[in-house]
Amino acid sequence: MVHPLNEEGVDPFDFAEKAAQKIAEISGIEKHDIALTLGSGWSKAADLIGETVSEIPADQIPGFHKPAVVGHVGTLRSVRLPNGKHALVIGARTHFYENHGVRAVVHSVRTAAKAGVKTMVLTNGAGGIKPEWEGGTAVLISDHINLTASSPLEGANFVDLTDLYSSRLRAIAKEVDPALDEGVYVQFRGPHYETPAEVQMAKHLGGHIVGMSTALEAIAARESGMEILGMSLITNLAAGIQSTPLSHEEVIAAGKAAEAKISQLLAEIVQRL
Ligand code: 8IG
Repeated sequence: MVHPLNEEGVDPFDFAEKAAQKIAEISGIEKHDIALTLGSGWSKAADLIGETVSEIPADQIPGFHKPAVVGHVGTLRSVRLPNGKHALVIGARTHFYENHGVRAVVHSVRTAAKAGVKTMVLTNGAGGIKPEWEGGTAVLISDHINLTASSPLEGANFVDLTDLYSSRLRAIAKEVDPALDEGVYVQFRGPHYETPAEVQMAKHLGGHIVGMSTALEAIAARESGMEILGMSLITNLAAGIQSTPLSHEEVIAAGKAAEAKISQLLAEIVQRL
């Protein structure tokens, strides 16, 4: 089945506009200020950041669908923050490895932009390359290396990616938790985890975090003019850095164990954005 965004004649920005209108219609909130994509381990933040105005199943919004992965939520929420701002919480991420195409991967980000969002918070669960990061550590993304061999941009659209993960927003996060470390996120296609040799490659290229999301979304967010904060929950050390094999169950368990703490951290950061 062809994903609706890939049908002939579809403009992905018009489609995002339709999705944003539907969100406004259902939630009654005309404009959102901040959006958060909550990856594995981060979903509790949706309850902590403010008062939920509306929770919408993903399949009611054009271009969105229920998640492929156990441990992802499958809804969009409109949340009113204590400071009166409105956050759009995206609990339905489409991964590149699902093979719906890159338009589907960045649709939520483009929808957020059309909903009025100026600050995009992208979170994920990921593997760590720095051995001092224990499972359950939250880290800031300082930059990325995109190893998907793809881009969400179409045509000769030469978008600058300097300071993609805003140093201003990272400084705000460090005000909340001065111990927050940061690193370069390397997006692999997945869905298999890396071989130990690929993890060594990522390390030698200057990477510190390995994952299967976020980089393509960040590029689209920059294209749409949003300021980006990226955070990873290190649920496991990357293959070969940890001596035991990786398992999705273990990753979910590490996420659950860290969820309360990192969600509280994210809620405090969001309050200051
Ligand atoms: I959670 O070790 C999680 N997601 N690519 N590698 C990649 N993605 C991940 C990993 C990991 N852990």
